[in-house]
Amino acid sequence: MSKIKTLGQFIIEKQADFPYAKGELSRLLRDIGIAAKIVNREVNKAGLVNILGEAGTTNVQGEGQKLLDVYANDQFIGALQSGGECCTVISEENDEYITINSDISKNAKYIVAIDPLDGSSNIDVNVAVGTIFSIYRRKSTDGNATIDDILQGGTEQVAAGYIIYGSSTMLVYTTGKGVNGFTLDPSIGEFCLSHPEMKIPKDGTIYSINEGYYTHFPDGVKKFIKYCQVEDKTTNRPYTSRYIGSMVGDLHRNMIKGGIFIYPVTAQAPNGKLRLVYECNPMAFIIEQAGGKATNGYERILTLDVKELHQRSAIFIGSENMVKKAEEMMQMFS
Ligand code: AHM
Ligand code: MG
Repeated sequence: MSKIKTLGQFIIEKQADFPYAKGELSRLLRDIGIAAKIVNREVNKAGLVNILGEAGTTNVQGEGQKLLDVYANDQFIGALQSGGECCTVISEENDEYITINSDISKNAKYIVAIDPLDGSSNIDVNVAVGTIFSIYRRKSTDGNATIDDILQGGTEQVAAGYIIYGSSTMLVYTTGKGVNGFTLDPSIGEFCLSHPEMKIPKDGTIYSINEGYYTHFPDGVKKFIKYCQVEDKTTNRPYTSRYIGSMVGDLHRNMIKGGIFIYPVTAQAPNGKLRLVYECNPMAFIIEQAGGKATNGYERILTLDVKELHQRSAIFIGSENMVKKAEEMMQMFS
């Protein structure tokens, strides 16, 4: 018998963890997996077709959108619309939330937040990009989901995951019972379980931050960077600096090897750059489930108040002891 376990088989097996589950979340995860394969196909041939370059539109933050951002956004929203398990989609690429008003979605109870193509400035240069998703259960029971259903805190996430379109394509997700990773086998077109029960090392030797902004960082961050650079054999310092500018890629590496990823507040981005709902909360859920830690320098990311769809946050995320050290410095010096 083949030892391969596909994402579909795994999801069905895991449904038993939720005795009252009716299979809706499983179907939703399956729909996301299908959209991921379609986006993967396009990302892989990005250099071949006339899909590279600017779409000529800007998203809600005024940032230019690449054609593939738009394509990925359409694919994920389309898959969620036709799947029937999702009543509302919120996307980093859309100003407002999207209510799905189809017959099959009438009683759908899930809300999905997505960053359809994160790190998209890397597409033109063939560097890894990713998709981040997060799933909430709506609170109201009938009618369209309202903004109160949508603005839920990070601890309310039912599931979260990311897809990394890298040297191989992987889908990594959690439903709050550990983290599992699946690699896409292009020969059979299936995500196959390759990284069961992923754990991030408690200590690490990699720090990932855009040091180009050094002068604009808070003092606590500057002190932490210096701490990483100082020679000390007992703690394996100096640490290695690795930053590709693709949160999914940077965090995926650090999850496997042990490390910290930081995007702090800066003079130009006084609330941080990354979005709480689409990037910080899902990644914090995954990393905590893998045994790591995620804070904004002072407070746990998952308990931050969510007030707006496109709210930003600083983030310090990764190996527990590294994040604790950075937090200590933030509290001491900033
Ligand atoms: P995006 O969602 O517009 O692609 O931006 C998010 C990305 C992250 O993946 C990455 O960590 C960060 O922006 C890089 O920003 P910077 O270039 O300022 O270092
Ligand atoms: Mg993003």
